[in-house]
Amino acid sequence: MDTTRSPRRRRVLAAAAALAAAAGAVTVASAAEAATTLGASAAEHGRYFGTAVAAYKLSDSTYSGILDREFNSVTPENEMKWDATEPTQGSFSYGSADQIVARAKANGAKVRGHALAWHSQQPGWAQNLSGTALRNAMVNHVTQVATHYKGQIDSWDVVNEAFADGGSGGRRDSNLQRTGNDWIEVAFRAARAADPAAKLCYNDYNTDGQNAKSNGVYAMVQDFKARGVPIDCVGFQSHFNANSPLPADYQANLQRFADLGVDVQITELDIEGSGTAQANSYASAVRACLAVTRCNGITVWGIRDSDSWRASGTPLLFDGSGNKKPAYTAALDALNGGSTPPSTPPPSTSTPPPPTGSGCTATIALNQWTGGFVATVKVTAGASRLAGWTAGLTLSSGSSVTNSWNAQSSGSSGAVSFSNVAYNGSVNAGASTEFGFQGTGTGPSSATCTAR
Ligand code: G2I
Repeated sequence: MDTTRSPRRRRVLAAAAALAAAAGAVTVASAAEAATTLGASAAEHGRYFGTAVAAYKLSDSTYSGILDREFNSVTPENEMKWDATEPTQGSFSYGSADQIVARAKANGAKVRGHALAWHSQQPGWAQNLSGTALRNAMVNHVTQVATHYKGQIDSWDVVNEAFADGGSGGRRDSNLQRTGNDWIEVAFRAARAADPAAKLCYNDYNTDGQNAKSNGVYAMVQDFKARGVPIDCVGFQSHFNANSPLPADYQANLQRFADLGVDVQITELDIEGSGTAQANSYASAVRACLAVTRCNGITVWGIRDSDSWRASGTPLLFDGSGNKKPAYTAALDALNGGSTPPSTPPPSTSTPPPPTGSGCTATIALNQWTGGFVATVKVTAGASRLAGWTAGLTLSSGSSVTNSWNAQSSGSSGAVSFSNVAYNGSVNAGASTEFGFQGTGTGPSSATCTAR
């Protein structure tokens, strides 16, 4: 994929990466150097860009043409699930999944395995089991399937969707849950024993922002890390629509999981909608992953809108004919650090002098376009070192924050505040740190700053 890259280009990219790392910023490749496919661009950030694949569509040349061209990771959409791989107890069937894995291998793409243990899409025989018989069948299933694909899977969704929706923050009731609360860690241990090289993930939906459900998963991961249960990553499905939009704290939520010492992955991204609004959301999702060092990659849940499990919502990057949508261009531009939408705000030209007293000031560089904006806020310490800071501002009516980086936001419309995250709370006297946010409507021109 990168064989045509010249040594000069490598140096340019390395220099850009070093500069960006020094600035704590997202790596930005210049437009002239921009990669032209999702996978190639993600690879320049050390990440993958993948898609869910259905084996029966591989003979469709439009479908497989886009697949081979754009994506450097694949997830079998249904072919590795329990009902597909063990339709009769003890008798395994890998034909369709093997087909996907073979094609990925031929293209140098990674494979995300999905999913070893899940309450849904179980074969009928498993649905009829309970207690020890089900527990043993589950462990055998995990062991057999992970062994069959040993060494070929980048990341496994070992357990999928085990937490309840709503406010409980607890486990979902299921036949697997009724075998005992330890079923999840037992599944992870069996997977590690069978394929020690694969990253082992917990994967779920409605966990994309901080809420009761994601707090429940967070507590489980924290507990697993503390007790040495082998978990390496958390998957955030990221199925978004008008009722469940990309949360304003998406990046912050990915970051808090990463801070537990696991990788994070966007595993089933799709965003219902069309045009600029959809494009902006895709760009935000991409930028969130790029801004989190331990975000390994992004998988979209299908190629063309017509391939989607919710095709009527046109949630993907290619239309039914395989043409690139505005959402595609926005995702690629965001990967390339580029400008549609939105453009990277220019660095502010006049740096105000640091405030003379203790405390801090906040100044805003605003990149405004019709209907949306990106604000880059510089927080500057006064005569004393800051141990923490909060910037406050008021958005005009009808405007709201959709995404922020390098800060924890509170509120998304009206009076909004942004506080430091763990790594940028300490600011030396006279020194500055920056955070940013994106929104719809009109961006603010001024902000207050409070030292903590
Ligand atoms: O529901 C969206 C996804 C939520 N997270 C877990 C994913 O595994 C899940 O994927 C979807 C597939 O995209 C669908 O293709 O999972 C569905 C089942 O839970 C899949 O749908 C099933 C249909 O229900 C079956 O009738 C059909 O035989 O796809 C099967 C194969 O086409």
